[in-house]
Amino acid sequence: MKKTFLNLLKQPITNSYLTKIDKKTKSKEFFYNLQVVYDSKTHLVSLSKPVNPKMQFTDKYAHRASQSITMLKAFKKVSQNLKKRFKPNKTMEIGSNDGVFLKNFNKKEIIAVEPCLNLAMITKKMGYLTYPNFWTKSLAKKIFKKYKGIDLIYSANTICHIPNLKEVFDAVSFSLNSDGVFVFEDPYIGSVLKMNSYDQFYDEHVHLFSLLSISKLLKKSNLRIFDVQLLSTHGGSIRFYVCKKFSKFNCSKRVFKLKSKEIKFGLNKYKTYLMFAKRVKKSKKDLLKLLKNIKSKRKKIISYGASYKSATIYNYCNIGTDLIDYAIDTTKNKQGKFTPGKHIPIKAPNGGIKKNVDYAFLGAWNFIKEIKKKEKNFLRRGGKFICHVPKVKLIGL
Ligand code: DWN
Repeated sequence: MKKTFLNLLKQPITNSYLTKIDKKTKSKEFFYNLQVVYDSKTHLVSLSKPVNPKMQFTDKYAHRASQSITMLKAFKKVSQNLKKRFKPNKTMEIGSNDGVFLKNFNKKEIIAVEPCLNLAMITKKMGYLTYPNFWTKSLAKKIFKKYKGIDLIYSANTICHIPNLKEVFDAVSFSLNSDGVFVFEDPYIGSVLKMNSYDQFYDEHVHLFSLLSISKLLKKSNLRIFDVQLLSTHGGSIRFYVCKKFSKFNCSKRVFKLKSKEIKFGLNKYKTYLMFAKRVKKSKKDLLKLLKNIKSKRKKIISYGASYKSATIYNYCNIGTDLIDYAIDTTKNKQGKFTPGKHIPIKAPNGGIKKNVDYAFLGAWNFIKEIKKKEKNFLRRGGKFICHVPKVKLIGL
């Protein structure tokens, strides 16, 4: 049974950065109600009504995974580890974005699946065979005809974007060799509850996974988890190592340990999620109080990173240009545009935070270490970051 625990109000599609904000463009902007549910049967946390993926993963997809040094390093490390541990001959990536993972592989060893046409074009130009499609059973059949079974399927920050998980897992099960491995990682619901990072809920994050929920769902597709890892990336992610039901892999102790930890933490109880929802309401109140207080002193606040996540905060808390002057972002195709819903202008950082800025809200709080290193001068002159996780606070030198 699915029960709603969180209402994040009217939200736009996070990838819909506006090129202008005249009356016509504003009237065409699409909004939906962002409500989050807990399924007591599967323990899965999902959006109550996912948006149509064709409206999200278009040929104008803005996010580029290669924008942060942290992620470049993380993808290099995981590709090296996977090659060493599983020695795959044939690898496939689902959701290859701008090739941040692919580029660690020889062009003949890996194929890619990426539904956003503009991104698929990037990796095609790099020389990687890329299917510009959504991951479905019919695509899996098409690929199987040509390549037969796959040894390793990898996916980062993609599986949680797909509404129909049964179809995803069935297609994986169909494509894998008998001892093939499916490794995927996505933001972890345990970290979201701990960090109060409610901004991990937006149209693209249709589900937030736990070990408890994914173990249950995989069974229906004759798959099982044999290893698991908690990661620090994106403010707390979970990496699952999955194989076919009768494959050679023994289940690692880490799986049993994390399962009992999740039960102790209450990830299988509706009450846990209701308590989280209360903390979210308080976070909104605290953030608005802090921003309004700073603004009353005539100080300048900007946003650091026009992330998809930050759209949830701005729209839920009703934060617009009255509080935040503009956002800076290194992603070229976001620059010169406006954030979805609240229409905050996005600028290029051009060498970092400007001297007349007093505070920078961390829209990309998940890269705080990298950002603090880059913005030493801002901190040295007394500038402060505003962060909403785990509690609303100021961060200085
Ligand atoms: O799953 C998803 C994640 C992985 O990426 C997608 N659904 C969409 C996207 O979400 P996001 O925008 O919340 O992700 P990031 O990677 O946390 O976004 C950070 C933003 O900040 C990027 O636009 C790049 C920007 N940035 C910057 O301007 N300066 C980042 C760093 C590290 C910087 O120094």
